[in-house]
Amino acid sequence: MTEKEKFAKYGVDMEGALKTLSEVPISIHCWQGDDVIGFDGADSLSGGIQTTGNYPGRARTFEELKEDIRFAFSLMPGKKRLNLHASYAILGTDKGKVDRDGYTYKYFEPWVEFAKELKLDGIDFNPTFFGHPKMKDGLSLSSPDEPTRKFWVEHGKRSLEIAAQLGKAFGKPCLVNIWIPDGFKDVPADRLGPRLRLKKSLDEMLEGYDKQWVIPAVESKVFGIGLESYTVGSNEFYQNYAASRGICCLLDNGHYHPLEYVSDKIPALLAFYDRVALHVTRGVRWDSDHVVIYDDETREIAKEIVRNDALGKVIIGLDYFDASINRIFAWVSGQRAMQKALLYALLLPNGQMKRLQDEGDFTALMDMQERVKDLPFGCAWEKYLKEQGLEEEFLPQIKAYEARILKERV
Ligand code: RNT
Ligand code: ZN
Repeated sequence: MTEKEKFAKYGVDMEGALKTLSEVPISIHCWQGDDVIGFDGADSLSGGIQTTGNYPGRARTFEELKEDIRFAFSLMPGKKRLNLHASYAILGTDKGKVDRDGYTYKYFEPWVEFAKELKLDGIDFNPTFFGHPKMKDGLSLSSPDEPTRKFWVEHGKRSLEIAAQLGKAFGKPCLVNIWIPDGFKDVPADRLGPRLRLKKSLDEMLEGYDKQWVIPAVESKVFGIGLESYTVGSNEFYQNYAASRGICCLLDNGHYHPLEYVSDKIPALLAFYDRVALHVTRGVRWDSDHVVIYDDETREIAKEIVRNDALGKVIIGLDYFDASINRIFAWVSGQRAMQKALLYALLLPNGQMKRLQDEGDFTALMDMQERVKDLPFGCAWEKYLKEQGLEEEFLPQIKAYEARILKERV
């Protein structure tokens, strides 16, 4: 029996699955290439997140980052979008003269040109509420200091304006994800005040944003490093905020208690929202940003997207950063793991299994769930890569690039 026939035996159309996969956009974060430093002045990362390791070859300039993205993206199958942070503005001679509350589209036009050259599906955007001297006591949108709070509201507004132009430039809406690190290391005296200020700031920021080209999303977190006791933008806060304001929730699967699963949260939100955004990552102990691998939870997330017919509703983005291994390898390997998980989900007899559940035949369901594990997913993946002009093995190319380009960056 051919692979195709093995899948067909379960009523699964292998060719159809490969085609569907090639059309699912994945938004790829620019920040894996330079340890989330950006170009607008920060020399280290702050805000409860951290990259560990000092693998040689970090991209230090726009040129270097573009070079790495070009190479990394050439090894990634499927449809790609580029996810930018505001801190990656190309300020040119305006550096030092304009701050984040004054950024405009022109500082991102070079990125648009680059994304078009790579034939990307579009650009997504993030205001950067960290790595900046105006974070007062580690707080941005929830700051009790009015000039500080206002500065960050203005930054948010500029970001939404930039995003509208980015959306227009590609003819596809731009996801704007709002994540702030605001929180406290130790027991706070007031847990409500900062949340009320955050709510007010978000309302001010979102006033009059371009509904056609911008999809605003809010990303919650359980805690950050050095911010262990309290996070202003918690899950309950943002879910209620998003629901009451008609915007989107972004679920980062590194941002919950280890026994809470984003794969289970996706269908819960799909019952109420038209769209759900994701940061696919891997949480390990305190770190929420290990490189995505082809593991159970990544597959489970993919299954929830596919079997709920939600490929057009769940906006898939990646969010991890590792400086302990070759950064380009990390980028590509994580993106491939997500694609592979989606393919796995597309190749399951989802309809049949749902039917068994609804019929209450849990014996047959377990039997099928166990048997499908042996379907020839690896062969389908190989075929997909071939159709994409790629091979399964890509480490030799990474090593060659490392020797030729990265080693020179000293
Ligand atoms: C941090 C959040 C956030 C960032 C990026 C850089 O915990 O996950 O999404 O990782 O915005
Ligand atoms: Zn995230």
